Amino acid sequence: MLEELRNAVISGADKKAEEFVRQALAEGKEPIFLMNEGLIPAMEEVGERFNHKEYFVPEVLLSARAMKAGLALLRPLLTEQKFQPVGLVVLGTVQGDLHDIGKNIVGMVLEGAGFQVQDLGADVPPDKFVNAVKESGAQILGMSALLTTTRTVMATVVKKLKEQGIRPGVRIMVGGAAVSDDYARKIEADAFAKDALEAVAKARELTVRR
Ligand code: B1M
Repeated sequence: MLEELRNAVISGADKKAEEFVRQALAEGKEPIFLMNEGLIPAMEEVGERFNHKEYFVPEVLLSARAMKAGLALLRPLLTEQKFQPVGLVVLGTVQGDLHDIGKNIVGMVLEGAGFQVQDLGADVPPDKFVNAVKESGAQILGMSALLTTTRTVMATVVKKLKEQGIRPGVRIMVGGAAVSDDYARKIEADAFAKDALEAVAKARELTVRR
């Protein structure tokens, strides 16, 4: 079943991916298991094929669509909130960057861990991040970047938050394939997370440290 789900995503078969997720849930498989062992490794394989020039943008788009079809079924199950929110996270992919699969997963897993998430989407301009933090009073700002050309937008956002005097009141977490621990330190973010589970651990830490 897991193998079939992975293959459906890898081959870009969205209807099949949806069907396999539905079937696995009916058999009692945990949503988090289907995401971590089925959908994410499949998208990683797609990434590898793209890196090795076995896949090109059209194939990757089909896989992304199949991944989203599966995630759409898991989202409500992963984000059921039973408690008061642990904290509010403003989240988005930075301006110029359309990669949103990883950011969406991070958002879902944070919601599943009890955080309230205000998702600004992808291609988010710096001022939109700044205004959302200002207006919502969020404890955490989460930014995602997959391109080395767009990660610099994160630094712009940090600078604008400082200029407007908002920086001390918000903790900043960054992630995405173009970012690292070193880069997070360089732009004076408070944390870097390599995946969604680490994002939850870091978000918890940042909320406590405030
Ligand atoms: Co693009 N792309 N892409 N792409 N794409 C990459 C990122 C690339 C590394 C591929 C490569 O060349 N090897 C490369 C970037 C190179 C670089 O800058 N260093 C690249 C490129 C070049 C491009 C285009 C320029 C290609 C072109 O048009 N010539 C173009 C740019 C478009 C744009 O954004 N302006 C482009 C387009 C696309 C698609 C639209 C086709 C599609 C995106 C679809 C979508 O997201 N809706 C796409 C995809 C899918 C990829 C790869 C293959 C896979 C990304 C992905 O979804 N991974 C990617 C190759 C790769 O990463 N190996 C690639 C699965 C996802 C679960 O992982 O996003 O890393 P990830 O998220 C993880 C962690 O990073 C972390 O947790 C997530 C879950 O575990 N994380 C966070 C992410 N955000 C976080 C935030 C946090 C904390 C953790 O806190 C806030």
